[in-house]
Amino acid sequence: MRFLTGGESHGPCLTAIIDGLPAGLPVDPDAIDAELARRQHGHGRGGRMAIEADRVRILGGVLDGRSIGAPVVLQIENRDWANWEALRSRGLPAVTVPRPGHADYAGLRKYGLSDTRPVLERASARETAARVAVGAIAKCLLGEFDITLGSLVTAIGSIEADLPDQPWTTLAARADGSPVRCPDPEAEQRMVAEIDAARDAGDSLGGVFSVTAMGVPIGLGSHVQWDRRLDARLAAALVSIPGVKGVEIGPAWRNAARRGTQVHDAFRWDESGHVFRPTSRAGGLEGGMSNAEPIVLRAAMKPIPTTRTPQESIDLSTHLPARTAYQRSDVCAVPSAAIVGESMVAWTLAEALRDKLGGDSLGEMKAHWVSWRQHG
Ligand code: EPS
Repeated sequence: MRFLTGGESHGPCLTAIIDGLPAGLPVDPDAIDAELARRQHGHGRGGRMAIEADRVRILGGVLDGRSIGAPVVLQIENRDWANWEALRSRGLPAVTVPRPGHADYAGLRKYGLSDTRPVLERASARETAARVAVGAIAKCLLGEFDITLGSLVTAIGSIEADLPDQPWTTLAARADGSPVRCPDPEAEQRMVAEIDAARDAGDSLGGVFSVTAMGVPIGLGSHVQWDRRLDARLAAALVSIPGVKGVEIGPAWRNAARRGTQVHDAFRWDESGHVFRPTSRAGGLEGGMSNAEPIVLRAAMKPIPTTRTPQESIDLSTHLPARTAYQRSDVCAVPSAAIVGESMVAWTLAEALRDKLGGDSLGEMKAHWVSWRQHG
């Protein structure tokens, strides 16, 4: 299974094509739109979110509400396109001052350009709307096998959450009702204030979000080859999100500071003869495979490079020192990135499940699932 996205931030639309989705999967556009709406929320987003109200159009691969095994073609309109068409018709000036931390400079040099606009149009995190639509379909597939996902924000800037000792599903549900996706009410207030302070200062903020997957069966991924390791695939999926610069599997940094006997999760038999793990410090991944425990991942996002306060740069057209310009941006997009993180993790797990079960239809996947659970 694979997917590609296309489209620019201020072009007519974003698109995605999913290839390899099994036939017979119920695909509900309302469920996709609900995920798109989750990505649009969050304290700290900029003016663009007031313009867009993302909705998916399914243009192929789904008939009468079910996938048919053909490529699934998705489209999300950019409402802002009409405004930009008007601006473009009057002639947009070239942007020749690259923003530090952005794709602007490397993209311009790589593609032999004299204007950063073509780079920033595609590098924009607007593209992640298409990934969330894809992730929503991956979640539909995972849901057929009782695999569910949730996300929450654990830090914004220097404000860290102190997570209540509650089940992950409760925390993730509470995060859904928080303007910063944080289930610690005290930290939530301080995060909102921190975002407001950064906005007032013309600055931006990064942070840390966490994604958990529940119900993942043992044995997705493999230890036998580097690119089949599920931990590696999940880390790559998260780092592919714009602004994400670090990934942690379970409490990896804390584990690194401890001795082995304090870290590794013991095996025990329960009363009915099943194996269980009294602790879950491996983050649900051992030897590049899922180990039947919840998969717990964290990702660190850098502050957004576009800031109202100018940053030191250069003008590539005059060869003089220059300060960055500002039109519009988010102050903090960590709550939205958490939803994109859920989507990328969902996609990666759906891919790994397809690798494990094979089949061309959902019925075939389910038959393989039943026989694997009986004999595996
Ligand atoms: C983004 C810049 C802003 C963000 C955008 C990501 O867009 P604009 O320049 O149009 O105001 O709002 O995010 C989205 C549009 C989105 O849908 O997430 C950037 O430079 O990455």
